[in-house]
Amino acid sequence: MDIKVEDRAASDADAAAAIKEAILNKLIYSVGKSLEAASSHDWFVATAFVARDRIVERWLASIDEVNRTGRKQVYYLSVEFLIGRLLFDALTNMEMVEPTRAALFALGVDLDELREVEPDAALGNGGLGRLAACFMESLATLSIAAFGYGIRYDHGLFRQRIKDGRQLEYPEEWLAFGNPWEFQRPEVDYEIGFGGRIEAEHQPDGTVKHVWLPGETVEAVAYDTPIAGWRGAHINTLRLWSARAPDPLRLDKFNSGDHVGALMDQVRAESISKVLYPGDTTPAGQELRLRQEFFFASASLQDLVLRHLRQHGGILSLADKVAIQLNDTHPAIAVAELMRILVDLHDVPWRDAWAITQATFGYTNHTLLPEALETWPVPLMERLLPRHMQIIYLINAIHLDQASKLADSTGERLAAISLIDEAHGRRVRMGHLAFLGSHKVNGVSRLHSDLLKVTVFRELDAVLPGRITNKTNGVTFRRWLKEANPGLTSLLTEVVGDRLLDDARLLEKVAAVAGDAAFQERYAAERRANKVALAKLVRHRLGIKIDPDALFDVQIKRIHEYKRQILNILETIAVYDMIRAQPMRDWIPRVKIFSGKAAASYATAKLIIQLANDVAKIVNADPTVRGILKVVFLPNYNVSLAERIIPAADLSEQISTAGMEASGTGNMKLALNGALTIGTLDGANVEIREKVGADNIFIFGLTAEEVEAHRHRGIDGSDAINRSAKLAEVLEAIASGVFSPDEPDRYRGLVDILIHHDYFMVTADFESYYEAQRAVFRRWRDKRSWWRAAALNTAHMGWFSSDRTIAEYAKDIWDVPVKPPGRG
Ligand code: GL9
Repeated sequence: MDIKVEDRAASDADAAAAIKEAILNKLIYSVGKSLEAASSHDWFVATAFVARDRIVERWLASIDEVNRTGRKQVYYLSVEFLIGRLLFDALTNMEMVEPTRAALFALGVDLDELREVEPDAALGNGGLGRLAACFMESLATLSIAAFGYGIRYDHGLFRQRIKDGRQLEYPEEWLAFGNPWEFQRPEVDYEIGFGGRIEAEHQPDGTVKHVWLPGETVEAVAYDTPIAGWRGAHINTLRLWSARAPDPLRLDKFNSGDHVGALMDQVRAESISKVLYPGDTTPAGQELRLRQEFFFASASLQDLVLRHLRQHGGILSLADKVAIQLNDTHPAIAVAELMRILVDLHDVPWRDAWAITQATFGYTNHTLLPEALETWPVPLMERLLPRHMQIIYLINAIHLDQASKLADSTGERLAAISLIDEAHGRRVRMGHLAFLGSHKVNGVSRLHSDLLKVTVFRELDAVLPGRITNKTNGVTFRRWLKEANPGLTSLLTEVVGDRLLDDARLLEKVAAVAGDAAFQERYAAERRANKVALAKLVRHRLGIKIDPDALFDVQIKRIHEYKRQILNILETIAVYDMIRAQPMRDWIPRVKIFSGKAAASYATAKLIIQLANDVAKIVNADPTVRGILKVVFLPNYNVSLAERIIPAADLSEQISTAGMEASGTGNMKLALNGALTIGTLDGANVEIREKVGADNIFIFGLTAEEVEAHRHRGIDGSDAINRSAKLAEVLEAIASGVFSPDEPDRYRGLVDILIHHDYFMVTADFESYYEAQRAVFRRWRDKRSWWRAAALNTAHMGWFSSDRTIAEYAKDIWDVPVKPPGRG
């Protein structure tokens, strides 16, 4: 039935009036402030509470429905959830943005200002954590009954400041003003054991029962945040655990005058959920990390087993009603913990317990980098988790026994598939444990999944064939299209209809108008508005003036050698040299935009940040350049900053050494918003090229296979440097201190690495990258062709919606039904 236009206007006005009333109520009775005294933050909290109320109504209904139907639940275990701000997620998915804007306007408050005061929940490092956040949104959107389980860190990822070009790390304080989205559940708390000993009790039937008597316990307390799916159809829970001591204050000690000692247990326990990714360069740091992992894995399993028992009575049906996804190896200890719960606590025979465990777990691998594949020293495991270590040994013994009976079994193969790495001082391989304990193991792009089978899991794949599958990553279009780029989204909605965010594949319809001059003009106008806004932000934060009509060439991601920000910097310098050589040519104005954090202990990455800043300083101040080239390093990259940069990007830098970036997800967000990609055939770039078409992406460089072959021949960069006068000149300039006149040798070490030990193939790929950049310029000069390519990128990126990814997990790994969102 059609709703008349006047009726809709009337109902919008009613909605706004109701929201206005509600916000005023919250401001007064929940925040405790008058209109006159309220700060922006107070208004934000009041508005958040109103949105939360709407969500909670549906949340309780969702929980009730799941309990009533007893349908299978998905549990996503992740040590990171990089959720960012939630106000616009909540308003968007509850379809409240416009009435809320109107309601606040009537109160003299600007919604966009409130948006900016919300702290950015940075409970993750980068792509892996952000993926978990996108997945939570898509799980709810597809009405899958799901919980996210993680850790409620008091301090998220550090705040980055740049001083004299250098990265400085400061603690992040997202909870300083409270968190209006969460509900503390003090009654939901579990004991988590560490250390102690095991008692073996001989049973009358001849079996032995093992009882773990931990030497230390901490408590895990739940904090719940409701996550609304698109159009509010279904609401799930993100349950984050916070650590407490069972005995918060030793009153005896306190009264005897030891005021600090009385609090020691509490401090020690709470350190578990104190910070995201504590430094793990020391043994104490490593131990804390393992404690974090077991803490949240154990709490989550205890919680979901209890829920299962309440709903379904017996433990034996667990795999029919529960699917647990391990987001990387961080929660892999859950495999041993579930075995302990089944065997030790519920008397399930080992074989049955193992079958249940394997049927319940799935494991996602997110990286091939050896340093990121976790292993724990056996002595540490034995001390901290003695019963789990026994269980791991038993899993391993059975596994090796079975494998040794295979026809082509060799000692070498057995060593490679063992849960214990004997070559590096006896360590437990957590990736192997996750692999064995799961019925499916997936990589995050087609290339990555293929590489898993020939690299880290080659031998396991030979022994247990068919377990590895692919689930190419995706991103939620509600946040990364609609919330980040509302202008472009309305234009696209005009073309494809208002079911765009229900079914991202509808974007294909944009292809039909991609060549249309009028459409291109409007598309370009949206981009320009976003670039003007970003230019304003850059001006405001850095005092640098950039031209919105210049090409915005963007590389935003963690700083890492394999991501090769340095390749981008080398090309920047080459262009700088050219401009100085021929200043009067008709250069295309370009702004190089960098943003990203380096791990606090990663010296080379920090030096790369400094180089980018040093180059920016020299280039931006050089009068011969006359603003044709500008270099900008935006500090403190986070989700909110990404939301500002992505819609304003013309060119997306996805230039990792082929074979090293598991997927990338920023590549998807940028291409969706119409940035053209310059990139290697790495991660999901391969699939992006297939979808958008080879003509609409700039691919360069060695392939993963070629990188492998090249490394085999040696990683000296001299040959490549000798063949490229440009590259030689650029490296010479950096090494001799052109960009660091205050300390001429600052970058000599960095350049030496490129010359003699170029593991990341920067020198080998330089010329090819440089040429690809020239192709970008030729295309940019032909504006019709550029905007057609941009629109085609948007049109063909629908497949990269995390709704598609989650639907695949649901079908192939979790065996749960999905219900696509519909109209209200
Ligand atoms: C990562 C990969 O490096 C990315 O390529 C991938 O897109 C994401 C999500 O699958 O996972 N693996 C990983 O350890 N990180 C990733 O981003 N690192 C961080 O999150 C810091």
